Amino acid sequence: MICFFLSLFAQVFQPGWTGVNERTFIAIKPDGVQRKLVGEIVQRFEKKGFKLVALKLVKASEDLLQDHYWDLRSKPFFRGLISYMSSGPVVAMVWQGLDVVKTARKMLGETNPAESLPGTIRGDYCVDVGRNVIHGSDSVVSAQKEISLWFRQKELQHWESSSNPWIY
Ligand code: D4T
Repeated sequence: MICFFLSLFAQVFQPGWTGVNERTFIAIKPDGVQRKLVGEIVQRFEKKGFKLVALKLVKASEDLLQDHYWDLRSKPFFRGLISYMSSGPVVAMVWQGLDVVKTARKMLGETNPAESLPGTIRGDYCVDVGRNVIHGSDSVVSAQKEISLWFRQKELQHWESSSNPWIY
């Protein structure tokens, strides 16, 4: 048990995940995949200037989703959320860049699409809170936890983006 917490602590607080190296976990939910929004969404993050660190198409297990949404386990919509999220493949991604966690949440819009401004992903592409097409980590600490839940360390790519000097 102690080992588990030490390893989690080491992963969450590993150095280098700040400033331009900040990372966030983004998932295009099963409705986003079904509705062919993957290319559009990836393009928004690329064009913004963020760097893609990892990407995979996965059918998430109920165990993974229960860990991911652990904080919501007592909500009335929890069972429906797990069943929707496990109903088809999800595009799991890690994006990196300055203030990427906060900026990505702005790009996504509000949880309820009706409160999301046009120009945001949820504002442009969905209407129902239960089918809101995309997830984004809500803090740096959540991002680090979610990235370690969805990805193995070796799946995170280290590469130099040639456009870096034009972005920073
Ligand atoms: P996720 O985690 O999917 O990016 O959503 P948010 O961070 O924006 O919002 P959340 O954690 O509060 O909700 C998680 C997930 O549950 C769905 N949901 C939410 C729902 O089906 N009914 C509801 O009433 C709420 C509040 C949508 C997102």
